[in-house]
Amino acid sequence: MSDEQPPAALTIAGSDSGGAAGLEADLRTFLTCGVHGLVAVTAVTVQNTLGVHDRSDVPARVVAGQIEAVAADMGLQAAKTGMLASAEIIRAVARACEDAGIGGENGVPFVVDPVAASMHGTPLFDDAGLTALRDDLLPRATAVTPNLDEVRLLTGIEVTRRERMRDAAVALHELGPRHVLVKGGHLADDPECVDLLYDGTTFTELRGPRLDTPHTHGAGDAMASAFTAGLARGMPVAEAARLGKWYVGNAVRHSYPMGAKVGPVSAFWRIAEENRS
Ligand code: PXL
Repeated sequence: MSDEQPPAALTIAGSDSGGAAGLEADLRTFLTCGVHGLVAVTAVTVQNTLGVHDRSDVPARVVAGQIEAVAADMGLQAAKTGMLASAEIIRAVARACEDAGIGGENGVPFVVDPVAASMHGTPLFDDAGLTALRDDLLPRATAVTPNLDEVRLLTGIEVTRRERMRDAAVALHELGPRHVLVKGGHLADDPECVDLLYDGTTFTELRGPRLDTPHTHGAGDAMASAFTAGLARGMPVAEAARLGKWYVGNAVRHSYPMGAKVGPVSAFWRIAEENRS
């Protein structure tokens, strides 16, 4: 046995029965980044590569209870959100995080991944959820990690060229998060995959090649959870964001087909690379 506790991170997220995205992706990423994963489940989706066929939301009281229970006893060094399902759950999460010292001015680092829709385009919260996310949760975030669809929903800004990402980052920063990471992966005409990090003063580009694979399910979750794992390990925000970018690039490079449509990004790329050397 070890006398030393590893760093721990909490994911507040929904379950994907297909095992590609959601809390399943987050826990795998935490594991492969050397971080113990704690969980507050928000919803159970009935899902495969053909779509989200059904779902059951966890009562807001139980979501908040999970956050309170693990924070009170187990200790955590970072937290993230994924699918939050409803305005009621978002407000309960914001309150529980405030009470548990997650996010805000002096709390543990808190990554809000504003997951708005599933891979298949099924909304994962409604308009009231968007308002609650903007008003209650973003002001608590250490970093928010939207893709360009989520940028449009949160700010109304339509980013069609890389240069516009700066305006989007500034508009998002005004909503209260300390850092904004705008992900440029959806700019299909861009030969590179460039994400933009903004801390209210400085813009930092995180560059990566555009990889040619249809199998990208869970990429956003892998990015946000590797970023969170870096924060749990004590990295400064920019270094943790670079870890997220590096991790997801490798996970996409090792993605595989599974099911009839979009397959998952790989969580075993680190193991595969170790076995090769
Ligand atoms: O990738 C975003 C995401 C997060 N959480 C759940 C999901 C998805 C996408 O399908 O199903 C539960």
